[in-house]
Amino acid sequence: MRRVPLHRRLRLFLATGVAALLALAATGTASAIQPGGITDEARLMNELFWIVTIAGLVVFVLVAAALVYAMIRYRRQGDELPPQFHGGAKIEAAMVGVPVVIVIALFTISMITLVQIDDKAEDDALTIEVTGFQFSWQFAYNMDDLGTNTDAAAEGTIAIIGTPQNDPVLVMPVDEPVEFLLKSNDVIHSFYVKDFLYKLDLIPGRENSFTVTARETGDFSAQCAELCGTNHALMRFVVRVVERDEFDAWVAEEAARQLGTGTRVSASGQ
Ligand SMILES: [Cu+2]
Repeated sequence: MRRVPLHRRLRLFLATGVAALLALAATGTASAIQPGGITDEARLMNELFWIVTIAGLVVFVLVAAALVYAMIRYRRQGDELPPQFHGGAKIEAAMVGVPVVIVIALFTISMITLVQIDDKAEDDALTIEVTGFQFSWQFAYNMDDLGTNTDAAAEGTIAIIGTPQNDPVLVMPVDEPVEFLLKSNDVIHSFYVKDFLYKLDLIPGRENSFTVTARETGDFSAQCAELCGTNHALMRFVVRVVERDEFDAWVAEEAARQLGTGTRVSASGQ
């Protein structure tokens, strides 16, 4: 049988590997590895994830191919000692220079993404105060801080308070920046919404905040992501993203129920 020359076998090996990787990336498998998320910020993080992953795959394929080539091409062929070399300024410079350039590039792209994600909302954006407690959540909305359609003269706070048996629902409007203020009165919790591709701790004595702009409506399940005691696993909640008019209707309904229809009541915040 005729032997296929080594370089052709290697080329076939490489082509098969690259084709397999491309096929993997092109299919739904990719979204199973890393869901895209529903916010502008999640989209940025998802892009960064794929840039870093693909850069890593390219380096892996090149290094693995060079390794396999060297193992096969220069495998032991006799008892004679092969020629020995020392030094090689160009190769050494490339071996230091290329990784440094890659690291600087990935660092820069990551920093740009981080700054974009950490961008705070304007003061007039809707603010939702999230308080974690053992073992559920409170979501509070100040009536004079509801983003678009805010009535500056409105008073009081409406609050959704969950129990371990009854998951609270956090309602927020789509297509506008929403700021979350995170607080805790007891231990450290973590506000984790998978479809935001984001989580942030709630720390006693400290206020953390972040802003997202959701681009999809629907119900998205979420949970505490910091072991905070016996019933930590029951600290689930639902993020419900709705259209603006639906949000306004919901606020009006809750305000009527909690603050009394037609009257402006200064609520205690509970
Ligand atoms: Cu918790």
